[in-house]
Amino acid sequence: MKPDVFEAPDYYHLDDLFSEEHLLVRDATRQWVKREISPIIEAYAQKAEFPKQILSGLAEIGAFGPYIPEAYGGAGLDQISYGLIMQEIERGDSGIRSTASVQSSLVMYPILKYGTEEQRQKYLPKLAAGELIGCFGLTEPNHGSNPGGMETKFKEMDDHYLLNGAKLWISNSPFADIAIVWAKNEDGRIHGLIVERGMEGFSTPETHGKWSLRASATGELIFDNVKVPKENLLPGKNGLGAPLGCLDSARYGIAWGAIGAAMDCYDTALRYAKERIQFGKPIAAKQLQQKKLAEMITEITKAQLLTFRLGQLKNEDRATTAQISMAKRNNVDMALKIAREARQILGAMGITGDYSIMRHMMNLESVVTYEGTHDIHLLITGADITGLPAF
Ligand code: TGC
Ligand code: FAD
Repeated sequence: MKPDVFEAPDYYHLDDLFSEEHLLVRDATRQWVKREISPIIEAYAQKAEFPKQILSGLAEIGAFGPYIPEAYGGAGLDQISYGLIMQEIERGDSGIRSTASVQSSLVMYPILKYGTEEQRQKYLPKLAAGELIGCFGLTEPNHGSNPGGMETKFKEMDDHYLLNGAKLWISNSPFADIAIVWAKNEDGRIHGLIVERGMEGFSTPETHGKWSLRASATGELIFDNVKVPKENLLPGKNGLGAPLGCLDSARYGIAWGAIGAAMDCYDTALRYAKERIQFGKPIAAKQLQQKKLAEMITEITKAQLLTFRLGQLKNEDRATTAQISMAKRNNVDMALKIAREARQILGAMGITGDYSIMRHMMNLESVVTYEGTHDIHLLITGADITGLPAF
């Protein structure tokens, strides 16, 4: 892979709107990605392996629980800093951002919001330090976009719950120490349970053969009469709204992350177009290539502004589910289209691992599907503006 010479586009001087802390956090993450991710990521994606050695580095830069209070080991940052960290990590690779967003928003967030004080003290500091890695089990073989139909269930016994069922497509499951598992009780009500590796009857087989997010480990969660201690139930919230509340936080991070992937594709394509000579001139001098590049920077700039405003609303606790859906949907679609166009600008070189574009493009095919598909987010907007759910 070529040396990482990334320079971030900032066409509307968004940097003027960030605080000193935002810029410090962003620049530190950017340097870390250049140093620790860029030199190794292509090799790990090619061999379809997650680079586990980076976990302690992710913890050190505050990527595990950026907005979790310092009292629980988090970085205590605001939502815009959280977003900027996700942007910079996904600039390196969506799979690495996946690990950070699952740990922060789908594991630490539910423990913080719905857990007991004992659960917070027991798990959050270790999750923030990367000593424990978590995963989030909502999707099932028969229930993806419609998690309310889930079949995984638990039964109350004398001193424990008995858990049975299966989850599929779970990021980090093959090596996670704990899983936040969403399951129905005997009354059909959804609750969250903390399931720990080593509990009898709990296994996590890896899913192989992915052409997307190859540097992220994905797998199943299988529960065969697993005895879960009663103190592992998250008591603070139940019903489908509990897992969906976590998704709001993760989808917000993805909206920022997708901008990172798009910026990397644009920056690579712009540099290549200025250097590549055909018909006696750089291809950047040709109108067709300028159209592609001009449309890319326009879309990136629009996404940056949309997402910055969403960050302000999130800081004020005013961002709605539908506003977050709009940004996730728009930004991932924007990034995927930019990756495809950028790949064309590089011609044949674009399909090689010498450049990051093809890897981003393949990764984004998962990002456009997970955390609510492109279609589901459009339907969330449709339901919000009409009051008529069309799911
Ligand atoms: P619906 O009737 O609309 O809602 C059920 C209850 O939930 C409430 N609610 C929410 N609460 C908090 N936050 C939200 N975002 C919420 N959305 C809905 C709602 O008010 C209601 O509450 P109540 O008290 O009235 O019961 O539910 P529905 O069954 O019609 O489904 C709606 C739909 C389709 C939008 C929802 O099911 C959905 O979002 N589906 C997509 C599933 C999804 O996103 N799965 C993601 C799995 S995790 C993942 O992909 C991780 S990848 C991570 C990585 O690697 O980075
Ligand atoms: P389906 O729900 O079967 O949808 C198939 C198609 O039908 C889609 O195009 C969809 O938009 C469309 N569709 C569905 N319903 C409607 C409707 N009502 N109207 C119109 N069209 C509709 N899940 C987790 O719980 N935890 C994880 O950590 C996790 N990580 C993932 C990692 C990867 C790499 C991937 C690919 C997925 C991951 N997921 C995870 C699962 C992900 O959230 C689901 O794939 C996603 O929610 C969609 O579910 P599905 O794949 O079953 O598709």
